[in-house]
Amino acid sequence: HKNLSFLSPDQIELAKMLLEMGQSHLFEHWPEPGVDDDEKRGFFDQVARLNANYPGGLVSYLKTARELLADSKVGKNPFDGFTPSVPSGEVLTFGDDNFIQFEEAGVREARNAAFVLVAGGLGERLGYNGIKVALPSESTTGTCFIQQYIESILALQDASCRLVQGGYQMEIPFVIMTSDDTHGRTLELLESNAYFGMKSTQVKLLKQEKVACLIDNDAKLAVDPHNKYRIQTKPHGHGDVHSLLYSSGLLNVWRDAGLKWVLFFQDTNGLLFKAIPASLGVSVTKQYHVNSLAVPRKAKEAIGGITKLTHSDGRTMVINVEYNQLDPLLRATGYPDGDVNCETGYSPFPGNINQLIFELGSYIEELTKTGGAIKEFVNPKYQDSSKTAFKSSTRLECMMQDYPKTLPPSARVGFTVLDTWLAYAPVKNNPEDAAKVPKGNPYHSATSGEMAIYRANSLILRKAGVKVDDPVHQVFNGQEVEVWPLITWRPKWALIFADIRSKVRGNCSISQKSTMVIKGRNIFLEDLSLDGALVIDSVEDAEVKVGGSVQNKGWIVENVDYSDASMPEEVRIRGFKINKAEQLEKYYSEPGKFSMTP
Ligand code: UGB
Repeated sequence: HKNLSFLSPDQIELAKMLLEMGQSHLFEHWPEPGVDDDEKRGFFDQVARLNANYPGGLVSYLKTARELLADSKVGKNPFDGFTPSVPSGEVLTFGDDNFIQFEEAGVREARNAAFVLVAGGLGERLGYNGIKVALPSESTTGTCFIQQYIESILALQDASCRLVQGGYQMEIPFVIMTSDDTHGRTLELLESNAYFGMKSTQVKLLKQEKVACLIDNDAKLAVDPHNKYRIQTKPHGHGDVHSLLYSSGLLNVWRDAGLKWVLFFQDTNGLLFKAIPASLGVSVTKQYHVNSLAVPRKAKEAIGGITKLTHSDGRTMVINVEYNQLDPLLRATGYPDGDVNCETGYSPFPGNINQLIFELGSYIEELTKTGGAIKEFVNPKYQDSSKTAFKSSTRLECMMQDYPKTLPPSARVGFTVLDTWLAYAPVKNNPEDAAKVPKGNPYHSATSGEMAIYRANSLILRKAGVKVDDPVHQVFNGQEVEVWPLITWRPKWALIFADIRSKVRGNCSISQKSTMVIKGRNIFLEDLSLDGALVIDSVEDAEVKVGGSVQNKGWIVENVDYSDASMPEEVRIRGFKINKAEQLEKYYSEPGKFSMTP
């Protein structure tokens, strides 16, 4: 009933809506009209944004919040009526005929795909001050995650176009979902590095908005503790990617351009693209509408479990059950021990690595119905067992892998299980937390994420016939890891196993203390015996045969203490640095055929 003449008619409507939705407390401490009018108008600008950015607006947000908060208060099981069981999916073994066929099918189809990276999260668990995609994925070249991703997409694009007869050059679209926390720094990283070789027009950034925070079970909106004319907001989760893609209009553009697949992936998995070609091949071959990539999962590991849920009314769905929900769900449905390892040493439920492949046509059809809205959840931290007051404000959240929850039963929802060593090594945990991970469970730290890359590359070369020495065990930042030879290559050298096999000939061997960095495309290893460090690069039109016995002091992995403030944060969080004592470094800058013997 205050004098609202300083507001526009739209703002007055928003004010009425807030009052009708029980939000009068927001205005309680506002001074009389004429004081702070600009700030007050700023408040309504924010309300207008919150209203516009949520499917159905704030009214819908608050109604859903009340329902979910009421369910949470009475402890309602979100899986009521559902019984979990272990689903069946495609289980791949790296390097066998089946795998090789899927890889080829995947590369062939990649020209019809678009890639979407969700990178709006700050990664609080990692405690790193920068954006996660800027972190080096490994230290031999310092290649950051986003560079690794972009080069992989470009290599896939190139390989796919070459495979198709008369292969015209096309561009695989690449979308990055950012948030206010990451947008500016992501753009800056791309611009200052010339988009790492991708055309800037090929990359699109979509920024997700935060959602309003809630202070009680009535869904009263939280006033920002730093500004009484603002509503406090927090991230809504990676599920926003669907509504953003839908409202951007990109999906229809892609469909009209003949694309068939959308691949979603996360910010810090340096192995990911070793798993993508085969998994896309599975989607194509099995005609999956939804395909989730998965790895064997240790019980209680902090990744979701892919689960088949069967309702008492007959409905079934294959869906990710988040790690904190799987154990209680199992206990409530006849598995008194909950989430435990079976005789294989792993949980029977495959671990979701949140790399999703959707078939574009059915995706558009579904989003046309839902507008991209994803089933949400709320996770309030209560002050006590009365469950009335919260320790801090909460908000609704959503996850991109919950997309299948609204799909009709006819939808083909499958998954692909890959070897962990090949597919999954995220960088999520800070050193202190990683060191506390139960023995045998993965650390998911910067240390393990990098060592996993050397391990995967070593194992892949072994599979191709190279004699690679066994690793040694070392402890960095309190985590014991395998240290394999430090082997890295650019995605354009080899993307799939067939590439590796065509580039490795004769009897090659690599000792444990070795480093091998391959940067050029047409580099062939032939009867190479490596005991030291070798860095080799070439221009596109050079063909280089690398052989003979290379021996030098090499590169040495040295411990760095996490608390050593003289070291950059990127180094401290992995607990080691590389001391480049001696190497053989060759660059072939002219076109032609060359043979490198030391
Ligand atoms: N992200 C966003 O883009 N926006 C957001 O609002 C939040 C996150 P986390 P999480 O693979 O190990 C997921 O925090 O959510 C991006 C799956 O839910 O790293 O704990 C963010 O930038 C889980 O089932 O992971 O767990 C990052 O790229 C399991 O599969 C991505 O979303 C787990 O990942 C994931 O965010 C896993």
